[in-house]
Amino acid sequence: MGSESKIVLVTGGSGLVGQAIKTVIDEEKKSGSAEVGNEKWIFCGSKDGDLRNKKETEALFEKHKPTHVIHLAAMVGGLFHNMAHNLDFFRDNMAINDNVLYASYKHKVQKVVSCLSTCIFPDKITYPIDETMVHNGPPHSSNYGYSYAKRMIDVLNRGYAEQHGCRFTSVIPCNVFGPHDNFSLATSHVIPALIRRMDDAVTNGDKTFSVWGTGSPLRQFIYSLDIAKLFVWTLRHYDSVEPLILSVDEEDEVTISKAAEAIKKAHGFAGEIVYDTSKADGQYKKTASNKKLRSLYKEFTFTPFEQAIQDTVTWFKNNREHARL
Ligand code: NAP
Ligand code: GFB
Repeated sequence: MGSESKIVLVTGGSGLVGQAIKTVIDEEKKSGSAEVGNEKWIFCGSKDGDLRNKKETEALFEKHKPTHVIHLAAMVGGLFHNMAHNLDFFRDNMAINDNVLYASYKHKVQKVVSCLSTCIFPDKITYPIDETMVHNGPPHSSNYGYSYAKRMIDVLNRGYAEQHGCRFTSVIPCNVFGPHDNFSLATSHVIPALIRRMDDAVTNGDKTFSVWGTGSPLRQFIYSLDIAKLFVWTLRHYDSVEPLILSVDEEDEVTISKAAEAIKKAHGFAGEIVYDTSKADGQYKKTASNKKLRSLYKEFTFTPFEQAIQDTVTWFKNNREHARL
């Protein structure tokens, strides 16, 4: 190791959130921030090792000898991908999570921050949702595989803390979008799907654009660069095993329709938005409270939704040929 006292391994580092963290860290390095000068950051994707495989996971940790881990690697997808592959989401993510946390324990990693999601909370719940509710009932039927696998991260964190004194914790982001997102139609989340499909509609000169479902479900959307800053802050300053919700405010929740209108405006699409109600709506809402985060990190400000959408549409138009389509 060079002069740095921390080696931070980011699993899932080639994805939406991982690349946003890389952008934030690169900016900190450029500005000469003291903290980052003490840290070596390594961003890994599946080409560096398939984390479903215990031996490949061990080899990755042996190679990099991390002192800290941000664990993002996962099988990730939108509503329709989850509905069609609940078993795969469960098995792949159970394997990845068990391998990464076991390797972190064996390699005496000082701290691990793993990633849950607000979509894993119980479907029948009171609002706003908070961190104490993770296991209070079954998740929504559309993504039970992903949800139960994610909940086991919290179970593993508590087990490693009790049995081995490990400092393993987790954060719970709301829906994330931004540059380097997954824009493929088969697997993507709603925002990148609408951005990509509307780019096609503009190119084709379409007069109408179809949003799937009724457009009435509610979502809290966080810009990837904002969640990235919060991840870096959590790694450096949050030391409880209890999960921490990383979400925009409850009042920033928007309907799918509002998100589609913002994307229409950013694309300058002149056609009419129509709704394909033959497609599922999924969970109606999963409104989460960011009160605990606000109490710990008072000065944080979120990027306004419309600006974040505009930035992402601009990024997509400028990088379509390199994007995950
Ligand atoms: P993403 O863009 O799909 O990236 C997933 C990352 O995981 C990629 O770097 C991918 O590597 C890696 N990965 C997948 N399978 C792997 C395997 N078997 N072995 C090694 N690496 C593997 O996803 P994301 O949106 O950045 O998600 C990052 C984390 O945030 C995930 O834990 C996700 O559950 C969580 N999260 C996401 C959202 C959201 O709305 N996007 C919301 C809440 C929580 P390659 O691409 O190189 O294969
Ligand atoms: O992001 P999304 O796919 O997943 O959003 P969730 C689905 C909502 O957007 C549904 C509507 O109401 C869809 O009907 N929608 C409209 C579309 N047009 C489209 C489109 O072209 N593509 C997609 N995908 N949706 C996921 C969980 O739930 O949240 C995952 O299933 C993950 O496990 C993710 O945690 C964060 O927000 O419904």
